[in-house]
Amino acid sequence: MPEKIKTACRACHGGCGAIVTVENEKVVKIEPDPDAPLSKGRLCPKGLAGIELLYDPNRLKYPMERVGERGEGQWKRISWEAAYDRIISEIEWVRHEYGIESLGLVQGTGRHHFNHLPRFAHTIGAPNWFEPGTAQCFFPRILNFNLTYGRPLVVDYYSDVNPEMILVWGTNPVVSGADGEIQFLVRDALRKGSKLIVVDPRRTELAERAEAWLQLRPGTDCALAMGMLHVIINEGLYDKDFVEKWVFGFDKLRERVQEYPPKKVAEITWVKEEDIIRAARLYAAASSASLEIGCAIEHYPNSFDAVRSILFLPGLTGNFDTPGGFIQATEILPDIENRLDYIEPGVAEKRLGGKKFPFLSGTDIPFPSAHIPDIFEAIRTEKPYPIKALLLFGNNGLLSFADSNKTYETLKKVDFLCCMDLFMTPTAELCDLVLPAASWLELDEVFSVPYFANVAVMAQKKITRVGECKSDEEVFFELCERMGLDYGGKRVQDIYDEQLRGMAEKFEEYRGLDFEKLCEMNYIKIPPKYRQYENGGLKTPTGKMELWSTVLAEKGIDPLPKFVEPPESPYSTPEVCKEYPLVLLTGGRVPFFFHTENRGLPSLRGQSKYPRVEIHPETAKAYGIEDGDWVFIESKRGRITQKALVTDGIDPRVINCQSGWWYPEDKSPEHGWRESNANLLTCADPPYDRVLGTYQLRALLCRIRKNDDRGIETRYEESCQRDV
Ligand SMILES: Nc1nc2c(c(=O)[nH]1)N[C@H]1C(S)=C(S)[C@@H](COP(=O)(O)OP(=O)(O)OC[C@H]3O[C@@H](n4cnc5c(=O)[nH]c(N)nc54)[C@H](O)[C@@H]3O)O[C@H]1N2
Ligand SMILES: Nc1nc2c(c(=O)[nH]1)N[C@H]1C(S)=C(S)[C@@H](COP(=O)(O)OP(=O)(O)OC[C@H]3O[C@@H](n4cnc5c(=O)[nH]c(N)nc54)[C@H](O)[C@@H]3O)O[C@H]1N2
Ligand code: SF4
Ligand SMILES: [Mo]
Repeated sequence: MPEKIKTACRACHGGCGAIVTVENEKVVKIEPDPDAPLSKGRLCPKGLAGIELLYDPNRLKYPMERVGERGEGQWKRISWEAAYDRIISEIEWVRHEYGIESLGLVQGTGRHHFNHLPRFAHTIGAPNWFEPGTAQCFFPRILNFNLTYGRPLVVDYYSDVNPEMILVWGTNPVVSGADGEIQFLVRDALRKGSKLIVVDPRRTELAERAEAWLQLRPGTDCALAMGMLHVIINEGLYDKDFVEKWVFGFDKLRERVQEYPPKKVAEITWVKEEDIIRAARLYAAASSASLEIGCAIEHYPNSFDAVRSILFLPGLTGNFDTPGGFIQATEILPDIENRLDYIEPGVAEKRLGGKKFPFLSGTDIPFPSAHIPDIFEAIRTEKPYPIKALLLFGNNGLLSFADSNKTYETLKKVDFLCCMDLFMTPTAELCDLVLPAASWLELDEVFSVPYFANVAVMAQKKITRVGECKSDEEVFFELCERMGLDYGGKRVQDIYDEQLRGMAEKFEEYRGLDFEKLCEMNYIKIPPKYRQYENGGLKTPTGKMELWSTVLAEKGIDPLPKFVEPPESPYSTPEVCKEYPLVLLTGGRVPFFFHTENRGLPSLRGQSKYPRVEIHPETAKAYGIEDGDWVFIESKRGRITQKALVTDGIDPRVINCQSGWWYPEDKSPEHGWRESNANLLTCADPPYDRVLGTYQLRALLCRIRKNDDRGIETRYEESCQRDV
């Protein structure tokens, strides 16, 4: 008899409800669950491809140890016992020879094991964990939310009041989500009549539908936001009552925005003065307005201030914690404890980046991670101390860190490299040991999204297992067990029970809830609350919305936002611009891929076979390029090739290439990572963001020319014929 099981899809950061049919121990069907709190009966193509991912013949199924030279592609299968013995002996070697700070632990973007990796690192005493997002993704938002409003905020898609206006800034939520699951709620809101202001250098689907589309020069978001604030403040369009009672530092911001009159901002941003004024007035006039803000503005060294200035807009216009506005998601499920206190005294101070970027890597913040360029520098120069081993869990870093040539040289220098992944990626190929990871249908987790949606708590269930794969959490747990350390309880599920007990402490109605019971309930939905601040103030030091941040001021950091020109741009490096005259974007999510994933899954790859570079028709003509031609894209750091998509939805001075491309159909151990990978063009060198140390993944300079070689297409087409 087929069995139907409800679970949570995690093929991206996750949160859509899926009904999975199992027959004779095989998963045979994945359907959307109409009862799911966020997705309400929808799944995207990545979720629907779950079976393909699960049973892909190229999945890693066993631990594998390198036998030939590094990167030569020679592997032998080993047992988990042998893999654990090797990892533990390498950890102990580092600990005794160099100190545990010489071990680096790496993960990718917020997957199910996001909080587990720091917990594991700290349990074994290691201060240096990191991931390619953090300073480049999400941390600028989280830190600024906390500094300004005391809590992360989300768009209110949950009340009877539909947001009248949504300001979509540096994100494309109908594709990316913000994290996948929100895409359906955005569409529902639009269907119910929400209007849009879109700030994006590209004419996206949402820009097409917008009341106002501000096509700014990449990397100038802070200037644009300050220009809009100039209009809102000088024309008195802000919520005077809210400002008087609940805003701190208004006069100081009023003074700062005088440096950003719309005329000057228009010159910086390439957006017309009248469009800046009109957008600011439109936003302020809406009866309910909110903000979708994404990672594009976190990909250059003005990230902190760009986010900061944009976040002021909903609050100042009276939309903080109001129905249809920008609301505090109900915090319900406590995070897994990251055990910072397990690090030995004196060792936490050694976390790389801590002195320069205390808000990223310091010792008195709740969720510190190491600064990536400092880690790479330590690997290359052994200064201030060496990093000798890296353990990677879900990170194809050769493609996701800035400046892949540098990443490659750096990874090659590490004495011991171990990677846990679903596939033998180009990064895994550089390792000494590779561990097979469980996919989303193969592991248990409690899922909750307090940062992007009003909370839903969901049970993700282990439905089956392929080969000898394990979840990352199980590996952390079992490694600790073998090292005589307690990861928390007798099995991984004990940690989820602990989290759920923490939830019951705050919310009576969940007393007695454990993972097993949550699995029976499937979902817990939390209704939104409004104007929570009226009861005791905001959770900032002044109890108010802080435009002038008291926390920053205390650390001697400028408490107000300031625009800084991207370090490589037509204006900051005109000499580079002579040789590399175009502004380069690398990013812009596509529906079928999650970062570097899914290029080997036939149904998804079939819908987006090649990386596309968007070029304006005038620019294409000037360079003799036609739609569908392959194009070389070069920066000061490297060269890649992608296929031209000629469109007038982009400024003639800007091009947008896709990131995350490698070619699983190339069976050599490089798997084509040097061919189309956008990070061969990006920059990991200083200057960095003043607060969070962000490096430059976008808004760089490049040049293009036609590439007559269509070998990438031929190779892919031949591989499809072989696989039929
Ligand atoms: N399908 C899919 N979904 C994903 C992901 C994925 O890889 N695939 N990744 C997940 C992750 S980790 C993240 S961080 C999010 C990211 O998702 P988003 O935050 O939506 O980020 P992007 O799609 O990279 O870029 C969004 C938009 O910003 C625009 N943009 C580029 N540069 C600038 C700029 O300088 N200023 C402004 N204002 N806009 C700019 C781009 O043109 C693009 O349309 O998506 C998550 N969801
Ligand atoms: N140029 C440029 N660079 C970027 C970006 C950009 O827009 N442009 N975006 C940046 C952003 S916002 C982010 S968040 C990062 C993302 O960077 P990462 O999250 O590191 O993304 P990937 O490099 O795709 O690495 C993820 C790997 O994890 C594997 N995997 C998937 N699920 C699991 C699992 O459960 N366990 C384990 N062990 N492995 C798993 C996948 O197969 C894949 O190989 O990239 C950043 N880099
Ligand atoms: S948006 Fe994310 S969680 Fe939802 S179906 Fe797609 S991959 Fe799964
Ligand atoms: Mo991200």
